Amino acid sequence: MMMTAPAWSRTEFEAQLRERGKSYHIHHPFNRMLNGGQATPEQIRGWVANRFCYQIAIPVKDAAVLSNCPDREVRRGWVQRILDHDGFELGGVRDDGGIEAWLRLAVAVGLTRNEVLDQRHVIPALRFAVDAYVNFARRAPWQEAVCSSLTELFAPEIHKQRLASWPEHYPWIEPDGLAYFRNRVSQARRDVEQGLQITLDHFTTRPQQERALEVLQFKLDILWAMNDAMALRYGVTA
Ligand code: AHQ
Repeated sequence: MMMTAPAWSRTEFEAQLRERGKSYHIHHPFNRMLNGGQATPEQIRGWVANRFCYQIAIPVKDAAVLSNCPDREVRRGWVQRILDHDGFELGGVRDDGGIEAWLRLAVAVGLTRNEVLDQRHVIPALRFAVDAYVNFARRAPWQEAVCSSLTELFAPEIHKQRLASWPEHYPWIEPDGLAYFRNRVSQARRDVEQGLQITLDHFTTRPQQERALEVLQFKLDILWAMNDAMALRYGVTA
C-alpha cells in the first residue's frame, strides 16, 4: 500500500505557497525591464493595452467563482472583488472601479480609450492565457479557483515597485494614471486575507496541499506566459 506523506501544518503549508513566489512574474525579464526603467513608450503602451485583456477578465472570473460557490459567507467576501473592478453605485456611494482606472492609465501612457477597449493590440497567446484562467475558474471546484488567485500573495510588491520606479523612470506618464496600482496594494492584501484562509482551511491532506501548489503554479505560469507573449511582440532588453 502506497503511504502518503503526512499533511503539512498550516504554517508549513502557507510557507510552501509563499515559496512559489520565486516564479512570480515580478522576476520575468519583461517586468524587470518595465520596472527597471528600460522600457520604451511603445513597450509600456503594449503592456497596458495587453494587460487590459487580463483586467476585464478578472470580474468575469470572480463571477464564475461566485456561481460555483454555495457558501453565502464566502460569497459576501468574494463579491467585493467584482465591485473593485467593475465599480458600483450603492446607497449614494459611487466608485468608478479598477477597469475605469486602467483606462485612465492607458490615456496617461498615450493610448486612446478606444484602441484599448477594442483590444486591437491584444496578442493571441496572451488572450489564450487569460482565457485559460477564466475557463479554469468556471470548471474547477470553487476552492481551487480561490487558490489560483493567491498569486496576489506577491502582488503588493509588484504594485509598490511600479509606484516607486515609474515616476522616476517615466516622468512623461501623468502620475494620476498610476492610481490603479495605488488602489491594488490594499485591495490585494484584503483579497489574500480571504483567499489564504479558504485555501488553508480547505486543502488539509498532503495530496490536497500538493494539488493547491499545482493550481498556484498553473496561475503563476499564466502570468509568466502573458509576459512571454509581450516580450516576443515588443522585444525585451534584459
Ligand atoms: O490587478 C490585478 C488584479 O486585480 C488581480 C486579481 C487577482 C486574481 O484574482 O487572480 N490577481 C490579480 C493581479 C493583478 N495585477 C497583476 C499585476 O502584476 O499587476 C498581478 C495579478 C496577480 O498577482 O494575480
